[in-house]
Amino acid sequence: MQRLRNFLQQHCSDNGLIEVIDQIATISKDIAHLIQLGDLAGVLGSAGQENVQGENQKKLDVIANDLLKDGLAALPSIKGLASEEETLPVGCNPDGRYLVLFDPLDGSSNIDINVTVGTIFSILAAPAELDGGDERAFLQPGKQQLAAGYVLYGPSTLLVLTTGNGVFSFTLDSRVGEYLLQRENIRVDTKTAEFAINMSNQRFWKPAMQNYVADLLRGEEGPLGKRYNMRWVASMVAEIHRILTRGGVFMYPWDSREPKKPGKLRLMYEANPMSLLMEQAGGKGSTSTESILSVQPLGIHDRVSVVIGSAEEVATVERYHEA
Ligand code: AHM
Ligand code: MG
Repeated sequence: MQRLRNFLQQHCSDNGLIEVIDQIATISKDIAHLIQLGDLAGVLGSAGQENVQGENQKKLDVIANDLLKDGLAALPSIKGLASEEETLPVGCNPDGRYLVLFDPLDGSSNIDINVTVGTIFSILAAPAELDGGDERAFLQPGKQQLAAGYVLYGPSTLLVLTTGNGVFSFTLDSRVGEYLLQRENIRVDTKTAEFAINMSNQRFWKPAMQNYVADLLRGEEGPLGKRYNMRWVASMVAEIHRILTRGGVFMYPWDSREPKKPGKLRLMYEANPMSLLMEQAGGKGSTSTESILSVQPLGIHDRVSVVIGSAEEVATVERYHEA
């Protein structure tokens, strides 16, 4: 089976980008190792502080963030970094060509119960005229991503990646410490009968989303004409991976508990990289009214309403929101 580095050398002509992806993969092996050790490494539980999002940080949120920040800042090709766990962007090498944005440990509410978590990353070209610590350098719509991917820390550790030319997945062989190519040119079924949403928020959604989900629940007796199944892991990485494997639609819509925020999930660390992966696999990423990849960010920590998955189902959600 092909090693990640060899694969990248064959599939990507940008050596700098290869180096950045390879470094993320290397750091993720350390994160995977700590997650596997869990309590034995003393890494579970709360860090006793909040991040810029006002969320309680887990010890592993902080550890994974520091590993990524230090490991990536050491690369001469990186000009700046932005993280879900950092208030401000981090300027690195002024001559660097890339910006990396990441959610170091997505789904971290699952870490203490030994359920799947992940690292999500997005790579942009660094504008020559702006400093790597300048937020404006990062404010590029998702369609400008050079590469995006995630590492899923589950029963196996997987790296799923796009450099804009299809989606590929790699499994970490811990016996040799290498990611090995597992699936090539992943495609997502255009239709689905499986959805993922946190149903406990139902009464806070917009009427269009409430109507759509009510029709999903009506199954073959409703206007959608088929029986749906539901899953909710509360780890976006796990949900998106399931959809890349067997189709489906994942939603985290706007809700009225925080009316001024467009949604819970972050545009630049979560929605953009997952939308690029999904679109590269033949699926769609939508806010429910427009393509996520076209949204112009106004700040690095912007949030967005998310509907990602099988193309026809995402189009159906958009139709419910047209009226
Ligand atoms: P996090 O980045 O702080 O872990 O939050 C993002 C996670 C997603 O992985 C998941 O889809 C969602 O939050 C779950 O939210 P909820 O707890 O409301 O179900
Ligand atoms: Mg997250």
